[in-house]
Amino acid sequence: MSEEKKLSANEGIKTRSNYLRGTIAEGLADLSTGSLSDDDQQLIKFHGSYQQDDRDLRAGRRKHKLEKAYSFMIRIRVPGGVATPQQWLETDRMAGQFANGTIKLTTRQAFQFHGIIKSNLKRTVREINQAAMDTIAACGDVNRNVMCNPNPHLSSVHAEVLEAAREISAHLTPATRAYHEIWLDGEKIETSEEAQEPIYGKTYLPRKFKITIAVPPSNDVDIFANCLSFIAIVEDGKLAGYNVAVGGGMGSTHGDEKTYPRIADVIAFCTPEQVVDVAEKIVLIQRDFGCRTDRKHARFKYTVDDHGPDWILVKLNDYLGYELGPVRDYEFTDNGDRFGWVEDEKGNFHFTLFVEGGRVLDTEAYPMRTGLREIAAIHDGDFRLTANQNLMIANVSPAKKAEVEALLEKYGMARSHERSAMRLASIACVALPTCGLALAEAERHLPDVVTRLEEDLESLGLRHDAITIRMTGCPNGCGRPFISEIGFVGRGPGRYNLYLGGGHAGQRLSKLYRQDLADEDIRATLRPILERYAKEREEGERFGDFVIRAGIVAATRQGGDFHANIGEEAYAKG
Ligand code: SRM
Ligand code: SF4
Repeated sequence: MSEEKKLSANEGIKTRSNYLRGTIAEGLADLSTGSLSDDDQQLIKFHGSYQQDDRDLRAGRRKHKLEKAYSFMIRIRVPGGVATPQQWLETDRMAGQFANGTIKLTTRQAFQFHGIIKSNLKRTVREINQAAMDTIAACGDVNRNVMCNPNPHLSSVHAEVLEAAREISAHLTPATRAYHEIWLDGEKIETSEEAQEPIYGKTYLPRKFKITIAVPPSNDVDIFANCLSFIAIVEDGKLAGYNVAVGGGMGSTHGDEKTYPRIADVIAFCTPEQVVDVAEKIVLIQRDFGCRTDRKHARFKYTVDDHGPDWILVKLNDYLGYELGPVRDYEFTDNGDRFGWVEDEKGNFHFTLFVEGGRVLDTEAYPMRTGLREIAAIHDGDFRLTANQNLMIANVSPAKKAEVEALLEKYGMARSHERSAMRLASIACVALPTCGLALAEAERHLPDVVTRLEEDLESLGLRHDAITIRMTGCPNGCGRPFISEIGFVGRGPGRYNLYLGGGHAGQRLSKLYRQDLADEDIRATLRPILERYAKEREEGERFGDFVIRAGIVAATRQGGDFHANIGEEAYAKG
């Protein structure tokens, strides 16, 4: 007789929480400590916030027997990544007033604040809502910020896609009144169990859930790393519908081969009218069949692997009550951003600004935050966050372009993209000092690594080759390193696993090339490979494809294959 497995601890926390209320309100009122109770630390994620502590200060505070330097991260949901100039100005103000003076543009087109102390948390969330933004479901076991290509105004198809992203986001936002009660002092209204949370129910999803829409040929939102994605199919200039892709994800754990990143499978085609319904039914399948006993196996990618993509399609058709069509042709060429100015078909202009590591801040040499604030004050279009942590100043009218250009020039942003193509194609997750899970530096360190590599790129004639390079402080994969052509994943201070061979369009997983590589050996390890690439590549051949053709790493076909075919030399100490 098989033994019934115990539900994971978080399932109990959700069940007991009365639809995400827990004791958060009481915890916020208790100013004798900068932290919340353990259960509330889990629940507050559903409200868009994480309790953290400044890890740079840990040792000093421990020495002086002080409580950790607790503060909170807040993630602001920006469906489709579009914010108005007014919202930018408010975000900027709150970053200075309540947070650490920086705005983090995340890899999922959202804003993050760091360093908010508990006594300011409620006020900040309230003011975010007053600026017509919110934080609900930015984190937690629910559907997160729905991403879509950041430039919907280049064609009417993009505009339709942005609308679809917003509809999906609104439809899958938790219905509980807890958010309004706790943060906005909303009235308590008695409702039936069913009405509290009609889609999720009281235990929500087994784990976080992520949805994205892309318009080929650009895969700048990395659809293959998402639980559910829609690939827009354009026929005769019109949106015919979407291919449906399921089961992508990045997170894994060092040394645990049962965990692995996975590329989404493209399983069907749906019409624009069906897209919200399909999103809901996939979420319901994960709600009903996802693993609730082991959080390391609870992401939708494992549900897809446990049952197979064909089973998911059968279940999906069953839940929908109609049959979806067969997959249609599509092609992605890359997953990067296009920098500088672009004019669209309506005569408006868009400027994509390179924001290294997604961190908007002022330094003496580069007062980017101030420059963007001044642009926001005169801007008549909107801002678009890219999934590569960059920022588009979008829909600038011809009348305003010269003014915006002058400000970009004044603050040193006009030529932000005159860097090596590798730097422009870089992503680094937050990591230290705020992320509690970081094993090594990422955002604060990748720029230096790229600077070292740039000397070789220059001498080898590769300065203009957009080789994608990503670094994360741990294998959770927040910067999606397992689908980049060069990926660094932190193992410990100054030590990284080096992965090679991801697809240039984010369509293929990479393979471990060196385990536990010391930071100071990175350049010497990559130099001979870059040299061979410069000499031996075929016309138009991408770095990720080359390292596989040249036999430097084996190709990774799918998640189950991620830990296979790793050469012995990968384990030699770097
Ligand atoms: Fe992430 C956890 C930051 C995108 C996979 N992620 C975290 C936490 C909250 C750490 C924690 O749990 O204590 C990090 C907060 C750090 C900080 O100080 O701010 C964090 N993740 C981020 C951001 C800010 C990275 C960035 O530099 O931009 C991104 C915020 C996105 C957003 O706006 O919603 C971010 N995280 C991602 C992505 C990329 C994506 O979604 O396209 C992934 C990989 C895709 C995926 O989900 O598989 C990702 N984050 C994770 C995981 C691994 C989940 C798993 O399947 O095992 C964790 C850990 C966890 O959930 O237990 C995690
Ligand atoms: Fe933190 Fe790891 Fe995510 Fe980086 S990848 S932000 S270190 S959880």
